[in-house]
Amino acid sequence: MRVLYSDDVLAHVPRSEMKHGGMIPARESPARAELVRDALAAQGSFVFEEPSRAVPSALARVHDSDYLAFLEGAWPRWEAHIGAGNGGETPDAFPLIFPVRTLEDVRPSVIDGELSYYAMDTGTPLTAGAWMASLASVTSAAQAATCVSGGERAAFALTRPPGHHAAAGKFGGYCFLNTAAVAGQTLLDSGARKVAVLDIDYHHGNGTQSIFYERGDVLVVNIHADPDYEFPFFLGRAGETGRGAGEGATLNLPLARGTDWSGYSAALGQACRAIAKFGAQALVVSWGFDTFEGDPLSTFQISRDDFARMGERIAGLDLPTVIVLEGGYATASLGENVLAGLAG
Ligand code: Q9C
Ligand code: ZN
Repeated sequence: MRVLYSDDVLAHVPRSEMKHGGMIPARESPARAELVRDALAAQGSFVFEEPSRAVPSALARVHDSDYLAFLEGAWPRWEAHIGAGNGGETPDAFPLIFPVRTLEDVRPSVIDGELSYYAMDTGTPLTAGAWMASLASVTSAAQAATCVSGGERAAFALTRPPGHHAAAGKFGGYCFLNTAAVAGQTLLDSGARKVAVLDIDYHHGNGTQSIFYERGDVLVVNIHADPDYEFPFFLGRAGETGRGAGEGATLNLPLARGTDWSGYSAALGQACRAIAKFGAQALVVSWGFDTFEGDPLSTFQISRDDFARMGERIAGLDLPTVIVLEGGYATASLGENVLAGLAG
């Protein structure tokens, strides 16, 4: 299997994130990608390819142009804003306020206001390398899609930061650019009439769902922790089924706290049947390994062997498949878990 990977994904180095009112070391780290890279390289049968630096054309079809311009320029503007009279290192950028429903929907032009306008949460440090790493990730995702459109059975985009919480114009949940959506759009632009996205991260992929919510050419299926008890709280319920031309092209399978393979396997069966029935010509898998029994963010009880079973079930769909890496924060186990999943 081909692996699209660039060292540029290591450029995003968040320092800390909030937990229970205090700060802890950021869970979404460059070490995640390094350990996956090293585990796959040691196995020997994966073919590594570095993506070219050409910005994928699908990026502008997935994200708003004002959001892309903001992300590209955010760090230098934050540094200029914060750095005056500050001799030390520039701290990571976070929003100060959210444009909630009781406020006016305006777009500020100072960096603090813009961070607040474009952020979805307080949990996603924007760093000096966030744009570079995110751009390398969507470039890898698009090129994995190009490989698969060209006849390869499957390709893996070794991406970070993850992408599935990023909406057309919002960052959050550790995500800035939506890799799965860019892969899906690239498959469509390369000739597929219908594409399915299967999101098997522990968290609901709110960004991917919202990007394709009104489109009938992309089926988005999520298996995830019920938003009644888990992030992102405001999307991912079973009653969300799509809108307009997209009615019926969204499927949410929220699961209870503590779900193990028996419960997960039933949902995966339902997801696979929906994908087959939709008639997708290609598949994007948003694969988060934070369903793992040892993951610090997860309540699910999925084992390494279960990841191999998931891989087998997905391969059984017999579709050209792009796999992008989403979450997974049991960092020491991540390389072996990804290897097990891809082997399946
Ligand atoms: N202190 C992905 O897995 N924040 N994103 C949790 C816990 C939300 C995870 C904060 C986690 C988002 C791609
Ligand atoms: Zn997740």
